[in-house]
Amino acid sequence: MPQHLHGLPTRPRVTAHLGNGDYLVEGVKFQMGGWWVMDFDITAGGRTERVRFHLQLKK
Ligand SMILES: [Cu+2]
Repeated sequence: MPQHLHGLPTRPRVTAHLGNGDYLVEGVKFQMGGWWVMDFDITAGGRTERVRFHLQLKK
């Protein structure tokens, strides 16, 4: 949470490859509503790129 300078209380991780480029991420647990930024670092073919999602969770 950029406004609170803290992250999740959990450590999410990819737990399954579902096929067609889809992956299951488990362990995402938001402890409060508000503005969250989620970064996903994706490594393939020796390169790593980051995709960033901005979420606004209602309380
Ligand atoms: Cu917070």
